[in-house]
Order: sequence, then structure tokens, then C-alpha cells
Amino acid sequence: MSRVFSGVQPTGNIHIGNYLGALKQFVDLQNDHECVYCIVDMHAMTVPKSAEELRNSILDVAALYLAIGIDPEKSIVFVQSDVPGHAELGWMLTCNSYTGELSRMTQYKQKSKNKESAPTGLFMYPVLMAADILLYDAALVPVGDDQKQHIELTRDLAIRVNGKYGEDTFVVPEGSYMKSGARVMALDDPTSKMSKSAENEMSRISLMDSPAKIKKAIMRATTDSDGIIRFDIENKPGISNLLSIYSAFSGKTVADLEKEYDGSGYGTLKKDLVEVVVDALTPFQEKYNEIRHSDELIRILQNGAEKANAISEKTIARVKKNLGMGTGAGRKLTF
Ligand code: ATP
Ligand code: LTN
Repeated sequence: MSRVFSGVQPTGNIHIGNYLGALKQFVDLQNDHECVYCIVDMHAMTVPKSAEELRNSILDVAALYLAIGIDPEKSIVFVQSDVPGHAELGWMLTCNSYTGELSRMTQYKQKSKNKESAPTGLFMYPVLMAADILLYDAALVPVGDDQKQHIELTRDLAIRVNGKYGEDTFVVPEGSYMKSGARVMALDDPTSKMSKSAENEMSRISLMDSPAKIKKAIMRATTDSDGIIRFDIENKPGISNLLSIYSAFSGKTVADLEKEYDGSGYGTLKKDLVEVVVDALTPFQEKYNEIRHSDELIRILQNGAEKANAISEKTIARVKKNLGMGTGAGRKLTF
């Protein structure tokens, strides 16, 4: 069984973009893959926040993982900083990366824009992400479209190190992207991606939003004025985004939805979409409230960290051996 790895940052409200682009795949992949799902708190530190906020967000994402259907009996669920291998491998990869390639990362360019001095962590972020993936010998990485460039960098680093130190050093991973949902756009501006950090609350639907908030955001969603329900990202980005969201939640194809709503107004489509989204999110919210403050949640994360550590230590031992580092002393690493 090939291994899957992915991570979500514990930063604020997880939205339907995160769900449809990445999290939904996490659930689907667990039946025929060995899945490792991480809460990447070291990545979240690239944007400053208080200790309390970070700790709460970690548990929020952990509870959400379980609420959407990640099964800890099937998948490993853990917190990144509970496994020291991420930081160790991060340094080994840092020494094999170039400042030029990191400067070209669009996420870094966007997030450091208008800042007088950009945090070093933001610059190094993609190398740590590569370490996350390579640490688990993952073959497949389910993510949204916006992470494609980071996945390419991960592949480049793996291939580079393998070329220098031996082909058995790293498994070269592939990204996995959804057909509908890989890039969910903001409801108030369908030309930019739905984001946790956008100021306007109505630009997104968070997984924990109330039916009233969901209704308000969808009914207000920006559309064009020609009144025709047709998928055409270029000319009709608003309606196309709503059709994609509808399709991803309902399982109906966009073509079927176009037929179903042929001749209907935007209001009808939006009203039905509210129902589809509310019906999909309600069971997640119920499960979330059940487990968010339970001891069970902590036990699952501890158990997950133990299993993740066992895999990580093997990779670290293999990579250190290939790179000529250390002696194997000080830790239970067998070379
Ligand atoms: P944001 O940009 O909303 O602040 P993020 O991309 O910084 O979020 P994560 O929480 O780490 O942070 O993202 C988790 C997963 O969700 C990633 O795989 C990412 O590609 C995916 N994702 C984020 N936004 C979208 C979107 N609008 N559409 C589809 N997938 C998305
Ligand atoms: N960079 C990702 C989060 C992330 C990740 C990973 C995803 C960190 N490490 C490893 C997949 C695999 C983001 O911002 N969306």
C-alpha cells in the first residue's frame, strides 16, 4: 500500500475551500492507502500568534479532522512538532536548496508583499513542507491547487538529493488534486481564491458556520448579470464557482447541474446550494462538538505521534547514513 501524507495549518477557520481541495481527499484516500495526516503547527508559526491561540487552533484542526471522517484506526493523525524528525530533515534539505528557487515561490512573494522585512520562516516554509512529505516516504500528497509549486519544489529537492547521495534516499512524491474543488474561489470576489485570512467574512464559508451565515454568504455571492447558468470560468467566474461547489458537495457533475438549472434564475441555484452546503456541514459540526474537548482527542494525537515517530526515525537514520552525518549515537537510531 503506498503512503499518503498531507497537512493543514492550525490557523483560524477551516473553510470549504480547504475541505473540497484537500480534506475531502484525505477521507477518500484512507480506504486504500496508508495515510499520515499532520497538523502543521511549525508552519503556522511563520505568522506570529500567541501560545494560547496556537494551542487552541491545533486542537480545533485535530477535532475537525475526526469530524469530517478521518478515522484514527485507519490513519495516523498527529501534530508536527511532536515529531522532531521534521525539523531535522528540514535542515538537511535547507542545505540542499537554493535561495533563488525559494525566492520564486508565489506564496512567499504574496505573503511577504508590503512587509518591510519578511520573516525568515516564511522564506523557508516550502523546505519544511518538503521535509514533512519526504520524512514519511509519501508517494501521494492530496492538496489544493495553490500548493502545486511547493509539491514541484519537493520533487526537485528529492531528485537532487537522490542524484547526489543515492536513489534510495527519498521517495519522489506526486501531488493529488480534485477535479471539482481544487481551487474554490472567494464568494465576494471569484477571481481570488477563498482564503482563511481574507478580511470579509462573507468571502468564505467556514466548516463551523451557522446555517444563517451560510445562507447570507451564498445569497450575497458575486455573480454576473446575464442570468444564464453556465460553467465558464473566464466570462462567468461567480456562477462557475457556485457550480463547482455544488458539484463537489452533491456528487452531481457540472454538466448535469447546467441541465437541471437551465432556464432557472441565480436565486434558485443559490437557494438550493445553501441547502446542499448546510446538509453537508451539519453532521461535521455535531461530531466536532462531541470530541473537541474530549480526552479521547489528546489520546489520539499521542498515539498518532508515536506511530509517526517510528516511521520518521527510520527515514532519519537512512538519510543520515546516506549523507554521512552523525554516528547513530545519542538516539535509538540503528544505522
Ligand atoms: P488560506 O490561504 O486559506 O489561508 P492555506 O492554504 O494557507 O489557507 P492550509 O490550511 O494549510 O492553508 O491549507 C490546507 C489545504 O487547503 C491545502 O492543501 C491547500 O492547498 C488547500 N486550500 C486552501 N485554500 C483553498 C481553496 N480556496 N481551494 C481549494 N483548496 C484550498
Ligand atoms: N503548505 C500547506 C500546508 C502544508 C502541507 C505540508 C501540505 C505544510 N506541510 C505537507 C501537504 C504536505 C498549505 O499552506 N496549504
